[in-house]
Amino acid sequence: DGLGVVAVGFSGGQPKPGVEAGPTALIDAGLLTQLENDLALNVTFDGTVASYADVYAAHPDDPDVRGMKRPKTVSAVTRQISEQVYAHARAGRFALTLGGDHSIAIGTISGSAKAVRERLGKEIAVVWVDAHADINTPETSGSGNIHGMPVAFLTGLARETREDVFGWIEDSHRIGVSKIVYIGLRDLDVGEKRILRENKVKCFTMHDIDRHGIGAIMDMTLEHIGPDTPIHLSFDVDALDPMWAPSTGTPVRGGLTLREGDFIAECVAETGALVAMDLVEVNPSLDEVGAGDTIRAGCSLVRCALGDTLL
Ligand code: DIR
Ligand code: MN
Ligand code: MN
Ligand code: MN
Repeated sequence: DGLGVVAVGFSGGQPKPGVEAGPTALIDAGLLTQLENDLALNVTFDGTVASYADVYAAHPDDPDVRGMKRPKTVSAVTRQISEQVYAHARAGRFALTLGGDHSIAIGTISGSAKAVRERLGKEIAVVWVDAHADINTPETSGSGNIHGMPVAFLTGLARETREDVFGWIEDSHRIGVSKIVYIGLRDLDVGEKRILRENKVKCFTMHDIDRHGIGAIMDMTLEHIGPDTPIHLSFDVDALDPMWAPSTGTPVRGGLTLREGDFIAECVAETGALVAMDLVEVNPSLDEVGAGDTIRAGCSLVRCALGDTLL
């Protein structure tokens, strides 16, 4: 057991540079030391923040496929991440991935889904905390940015046969749409709303949080997932209101407070069923005044998910 860390300095799933520096910023702020010292976790980390220079070099021009930008680069990077997360999860380690843009969840979730199937014979549930649903297919996407598509590829709503454009994703990597719970949604594309409705995906928007309160939302989230189900938490820092986390590529006002974000992480940790977490979209070069706040918020979310409690 223990904790396996994957540090992903990758920004190719979206157009804004800087998010590749997220993992280093979190680690330099002392995140891993806090986990080792304060939470007594046995941390396995090779000490490298991958920058994927070799992958970029192997695809000097990476032309659009079905409108997707940098498809082969993102496919190769996520395939590598999938194998790393799989190795940690297969060995029984909690897999913590620091991003990087949210396209990397194609790798993290496929890796933990496959490992948990093999280890426990179970399908994982995913709690996706985000202002956005990231469930565009290449055809519904207006931007072509793959960080807006990971959930479509992970559920099989989007598929591609070319091995070097996500054709490496197999059934063992996939999750059912009924196993996803969204929290914090407030900026959906028209096509995404249709996909979410047609597939009856469990969504708790900011409106739902306003109506019921975050406590009831977490009760309903865990009720939907059911007991004894391994959970992968994929946390996009833009779920937090920009008041708390301004340094991110697509900030949307009207989001979660810092405490609501921490509460979500505390509740999934309390189940004892959390097996993996991603923290993504921390971009210290955007809103440099707020970068310290954003990084501190990210560290706090991870500590909470790994079992830090207020008392
Ligand atoms: C938009 C933005 N829905 C897209 N998505 C973002 O490009 O597909 N996701 N920002 O985090
Ligand atoms: Mn996202
Ligand atoms: Mn987002
Ligand atoms: Mn969006």
